Amino acid sequence: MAFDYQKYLRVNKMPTLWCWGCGDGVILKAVVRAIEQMGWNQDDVCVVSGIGCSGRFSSYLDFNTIHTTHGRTVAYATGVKMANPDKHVICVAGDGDALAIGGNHTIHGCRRNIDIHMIVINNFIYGLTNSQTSPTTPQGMWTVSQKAGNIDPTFNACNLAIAAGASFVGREAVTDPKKLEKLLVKGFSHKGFSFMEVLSNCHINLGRKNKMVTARENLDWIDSITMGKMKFEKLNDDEKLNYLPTGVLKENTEAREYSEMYQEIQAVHQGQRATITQNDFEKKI
Ligand SMILES: Cc1ncc(C[n+]2csc(CCOP(=O)(O)OP(=O)(O)O)c2C)c(N)n1
Repeated sequence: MAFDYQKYLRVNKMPTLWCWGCGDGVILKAVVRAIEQMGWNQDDVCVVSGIGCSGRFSSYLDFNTIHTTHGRTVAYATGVKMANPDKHVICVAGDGDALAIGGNHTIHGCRRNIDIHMIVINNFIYGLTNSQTSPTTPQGMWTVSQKAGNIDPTFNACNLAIAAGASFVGREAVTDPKKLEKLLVKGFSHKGFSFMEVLSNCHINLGRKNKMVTARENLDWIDSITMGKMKFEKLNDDEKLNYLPTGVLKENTEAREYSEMYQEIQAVHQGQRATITQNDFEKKI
């Protein structure tokens, strides 16, 4: 039987604002299929998205939704989770939203290991505002703010999340929607901060301005810079610089989750338990 996407989508908001050749629709559908697999009740899910093409997720998904300010998804999602620890909180942010203006919120969300599922849609550019350099734009690419070629060194988003303490980190690309769905299910099943980077194509504002004449060429380029984690691990250090590994890159099920620890603190203040020792809070990164 065909999958019933309409159950989870606000079809009255469609057609989407996304350009032809955009990967956001592939991700939207993968998110919906993953949520269906989780068996979550729609009322128990909150989707928080920021400003950008990626920010439209909260418009199109039919859950509790917050369309918040640019770069503040993790801050809002943290508030939602702290007040509703039993709910499933998903953040969707672009590479600019999550790693530039919102970079601090992202790293501190990772550090706290709060149970938020963060999907970073990395299309390597500021999409909505027409092609400014983002922290993930490859060096040498044309952007409207660096027309002679981007000289800024590039963030590896997953390495950043691992270093900042996220307990689940993974990456997939829109070129393989089934693998993407699998990664999302794993991340959604994880208790703690799950950071999932999805490499996506922005044909209109990145690809065609960088000599990738068709959307397909943009997808082929993504394919050419990604490699499954197992194969990637066999490369030497120099070769590794040319690829982004895909799959689950970190999974630590022992790290303590923040909203749960907060409930223990509340119990102390309410006189229901003695003070907490360092041992209670020990976080195995
Ligand atoms: C405080 C603030 N600064 C700047 C902007 C303008 N702005 C809107 S979206 C955006 C960047 C979008 O790029 P990204 O976050 O990568 O998302 P994408 O559109 O590519 O999905 C910017 C700079 C804004 N809305 N608010």
